[in-house]
Amino acid sequence: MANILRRRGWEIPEREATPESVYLERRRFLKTLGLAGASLALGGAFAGADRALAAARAAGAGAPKAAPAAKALYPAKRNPQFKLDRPLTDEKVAAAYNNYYEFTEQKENVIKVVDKFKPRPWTVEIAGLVSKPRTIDVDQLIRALPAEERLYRHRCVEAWAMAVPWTGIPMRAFVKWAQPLSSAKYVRTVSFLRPDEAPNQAHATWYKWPYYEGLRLDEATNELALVTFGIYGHDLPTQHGAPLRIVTPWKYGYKSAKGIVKFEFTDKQPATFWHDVAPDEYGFLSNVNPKVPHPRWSQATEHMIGTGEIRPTQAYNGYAAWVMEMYDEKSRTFRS
Ligand SMILES: Nc1nc2c(c(=O)[nH]1)N[C@H]1C(S)=C(S)[C@@H](COP(=O)(O)O)O[C@H]1N2
Ligand SMILES: [Mo]
Repeated sequence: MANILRRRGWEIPEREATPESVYLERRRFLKTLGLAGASLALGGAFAGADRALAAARAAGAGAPKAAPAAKALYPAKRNPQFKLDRPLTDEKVAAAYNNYYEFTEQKENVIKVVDKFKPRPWTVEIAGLVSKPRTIDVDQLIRALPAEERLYRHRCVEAWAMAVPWTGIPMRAFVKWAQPLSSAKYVRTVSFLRPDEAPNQAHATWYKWPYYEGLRLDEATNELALVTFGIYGHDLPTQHGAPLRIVTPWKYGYKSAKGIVKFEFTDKQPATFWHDVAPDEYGFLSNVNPKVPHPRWSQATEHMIGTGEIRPTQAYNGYAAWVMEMYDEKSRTFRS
């Protein structure tokens, strides 16, 4: 490890600065002019994404009918250390191409079968090895800790990718707030079980619902992990995991559990949904790794949804500087 230069995202030399920094600069500039969020005919590679985000914000596209109380949460202050190397995915594209097996296995159709789902009222249970197990209303939880906006890449194990602005609470702060005992080594998440509202939970009975996932506590308290309640500057719509999900951008998408009702702190590595479905194909760590192919396809490249652009997959999805110190050689080389 000694020879690994730990370089943070905000320390990249100027020549490596991405077009994203141009985007952020312009956003700041427009803000001073009072134009931020306006749909302007701007030139350049990022005009499309800019316009998409601005128009989406103006129209509330894809946004659930937010409870009036939710409004004060947006826009959350953007954390500038997380920069993108590609344009943001169009909001409408991201909202109409989802993995959410509780609803349907067809990504294009999730958006069409979410109508019955009621993301509120909603409670979240904090359980297991914590000093005080409790159940809390999701909106109380969201307001208990400072939130921020982060632009992250997302890489599905199926080799599609997107880049979106999430709003959430750094998971490190959430874990601290949850007060795990020193014996806790993992945090396990459990998602909802509502076959009346999520059709595939009623239909696909061969799966072990509800969806369950987990992280090591060092991963959960890494700077990148985000307890997420918003996207594109508004509450998550159901298909993106309302009202609360995890986002772990250095891991394949299935680690980013949606529709969470419970966080359970444990001292044993928790079983995980996809590993139990196909142990040879999906590990516990599931860090993005271009060198380790899925048994049925290569992970060397990925395609951006919406544009179809093909890009080389990056180790840890481009987040190695934040996370690689947590992993040993074996976990970097094998499907784990
Ligand atoms: N509860 C639950 N969470 C889930 C999934 C799921 O089927 N159920 N799919 C995962 C997968 S495979 C991916 S790629 C992402 C997709 O998130 P998105 O639809 O918001 O893009 O959600 C993850 N979280
Ligand atoms: Mo995925």
